[in-house]
Amino acid sequence: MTSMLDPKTLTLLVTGATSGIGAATARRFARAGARVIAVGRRAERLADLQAEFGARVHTAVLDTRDLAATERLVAELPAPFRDFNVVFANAGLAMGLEPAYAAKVEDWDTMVATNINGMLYTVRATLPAMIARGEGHVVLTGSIAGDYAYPGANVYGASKAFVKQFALNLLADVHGSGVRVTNIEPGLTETEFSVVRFHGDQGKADNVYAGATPMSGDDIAEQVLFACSQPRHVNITRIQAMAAQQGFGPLALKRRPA
Ligand code: NDP
Ligand code: 8X3
Repeated sequence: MTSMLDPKTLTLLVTGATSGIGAATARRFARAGARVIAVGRRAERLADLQAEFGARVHTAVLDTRDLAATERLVAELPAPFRDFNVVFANAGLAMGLEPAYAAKVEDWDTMVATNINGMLYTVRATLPAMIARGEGHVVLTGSIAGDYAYPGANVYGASKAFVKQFALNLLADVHGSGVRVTNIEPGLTETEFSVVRFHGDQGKADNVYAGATPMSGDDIAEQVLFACSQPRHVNITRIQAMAAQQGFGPLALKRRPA
């Protein structure tokens, strides 16, 4: 039997490290002995991570929608962090829950720019170095919303379907290179996700989780570490996890009035 990889051999670059799944993953990896490059826009949250883990963590303020800034960040990484071998392109968001005919186009633009373009820029800026080293792992954050439709998910769900297909196509491109690709596809997970979706309305966000036990960022971080710790000959292609209380609705049929 081959043994799992020692997390101390991992250097993780994670976007969206200021909150939720990304923050939990940064902490989980750092606690396990990995080096962590933690990326996000809120500097004060990054400073907390830095204070907690010291030299094990390198932080960088970045808007992932800015390709040039992403490339600069990668080019300027200090020595111990330069040889990152896991990139978790996780930064993303949902904005709004209105049906497509009433949704705000600015919200759509923000989701496409972040969940699609930002994710692509993170991968494009980091992948060549891992290919050149013959070792690496790209982990993306998809969602069950990339597989299953629900009212109001329109562009959000479509952006995660993009992530799912990009992960598969990426796997085809890196085949045989020593770089692995995993799409993490969570369902209901309590983070700042719903506060962001409802533009800061905490009451509406709380309603999403009322009476339920959602997954936590820590639950998802455990799945990311599991995928990244597999022996090098194993590629976990996707992990889809739902809250145990979550389920599917039936197909809908709108009947004519009697
Ligand atoms: P949070 O809102 O808690 O975290 C989102 C993170 O993304 C924050 O750290 C935020 O940091 C970062 N982010 C957003 N926009 C940008 C940007 N332009 N540049 C850099 N960073 C950005 O939500 P989650 O942790 O839940 O979300 C993480 C990922 O998980 C997302 O891709 C989301 O779609 C996905 N997901 C979430 C699920 C859930 O139920 N919570 C389920 C399935 C998938 P900052 O604002 O500081 O930049
Ligand atoms: C987040 C999960 O079900 O709220 O991607 O869309 S869901």
